[in-house]
Amino acid sequence: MNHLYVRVIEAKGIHGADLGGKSDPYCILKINDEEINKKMKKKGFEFAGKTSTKTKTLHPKWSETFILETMPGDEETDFLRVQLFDHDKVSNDDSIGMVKIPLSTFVNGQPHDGWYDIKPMKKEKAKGQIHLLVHYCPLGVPFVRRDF
Ligand SMILES: [Ca+2]
Repeated sequence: MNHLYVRVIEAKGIHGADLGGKSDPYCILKINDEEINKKMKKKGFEFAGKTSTKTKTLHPKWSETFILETMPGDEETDFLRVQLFDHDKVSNDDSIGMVKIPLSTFVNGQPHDGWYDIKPMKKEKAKGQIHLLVHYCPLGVPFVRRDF
């Protein structure tokens, strides 16, 4: 299988979902959608990651790294999805947007360091940008950046 290294660095200008105008943001990382994840999980692939939750901020800094697994040959159709949520103690967490990036963006073997616009997944309020460092490592290509 191939590896997608994703460092979730930070976000800025995100939607404030709580009274007082702030959020308690965390991110869920996935390859593709829920259904495909479930199917692939049965085959032993790891498809999802979750960052820690930062409290009362619109500019969370995570610097957390995840290694997601993808099927060789699926780079043309698969995508990386990073969804942001506002954690709530007394109710369900609210989605505050997502980024969805085709894996074909990353297949040149170089680390990609960039800011991505946060878009609504359905009709929720979403704004701001998220800073990701992504390195796609096809089978047989060693990962050499130890500082990643
Ligand atoms: Ca909250």
